[in-house]
Amino acid sequence: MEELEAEKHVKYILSVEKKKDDIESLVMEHLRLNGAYWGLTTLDLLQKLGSVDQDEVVSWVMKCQHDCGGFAGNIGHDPHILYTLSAVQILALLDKLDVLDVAKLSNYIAGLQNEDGSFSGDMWGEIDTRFSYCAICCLSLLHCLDKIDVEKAVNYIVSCKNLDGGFGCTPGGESHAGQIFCCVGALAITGSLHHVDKDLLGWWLCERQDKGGGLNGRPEKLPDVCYSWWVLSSLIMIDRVHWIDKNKLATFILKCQDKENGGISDRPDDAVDIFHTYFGVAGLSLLEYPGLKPIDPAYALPVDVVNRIFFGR
Ligand code: GRG
Repeated sequence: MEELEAEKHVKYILSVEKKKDDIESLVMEHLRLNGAYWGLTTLDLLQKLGSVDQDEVVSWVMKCQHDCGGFAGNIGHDPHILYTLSAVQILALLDKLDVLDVAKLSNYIAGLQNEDGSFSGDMWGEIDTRFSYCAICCLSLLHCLDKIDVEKAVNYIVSCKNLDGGFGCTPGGESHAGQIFCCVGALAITGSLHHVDKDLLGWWLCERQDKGGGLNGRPEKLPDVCYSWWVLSSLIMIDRVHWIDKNKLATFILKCQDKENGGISDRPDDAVDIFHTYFGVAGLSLLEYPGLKPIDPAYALPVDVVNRIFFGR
């Protein structure tokens, strides 16, 4: 099996952070907080979080917060629950959750819950189970799940379950591995995994592995390194990870590395980016690849960070 080019990936991540004018940075400008979460979490999994100026990161993250309590993807953009989760995860990673006004932030999130238990992403009202996950994950990390109607939130997620055992973005929406991660993750965090048909969903998820070892996000689609996270984390949460060939998946991820300049791409020989670099390394961490910190499959944060938050150690 090829080896993980850990040092080159660290260099690649630090170089993305410095480049602000190239096309990738411009396209990512409005979701920079997401990008920062991907990059910083990857550095931490590689045990190199110390190579960034953490005070500078915290100060920039806090400049992305609006008066309503929600965070934007960058300074001068609009707040959204997707970026609010990234902000909370980054602060959790850096052990800086204490800089937050928790009441203000949790009121913002609670205000996005709708009567049927679903969550809107922002003031414009789009509804998606991704936003249910973001709300539940954020509030759990801040120890204030009691700010929302958890029972209704769970019932809404269950209403998005399909006959194939998977979940979609709204009731009746096609099962997709990304949405499945969100729904299973939210159910795991709220202690509601009994709503999942584990054998049926496990079967659907393990069928995502193709002959080359990579995973796709739904039937008839191409494999992509990012599904190493969405599919694998879901399989772990429902105790069915032994249903796929883990060695073949690790080999597929390692083949997607740029062995010269670092970074990981969606498929072998494609251009690398920070999103796939995170999902590749996070996938390898779930596969217990040597030298990587373990990552929690529900919170998408290193296990030691989650333990610090919930058990103070
Ligand atoms: C903390 C890890 C973490 C996530 C936060 C935003 C979010 C919660 C989850 C997103 C889940 C999701 C829907 C992921 C899918 C992303 C993706 C690669 C979509 C591509 O969809 P298509 O249809 O691609 O373009 P396929 O592979 O189906 O052809």
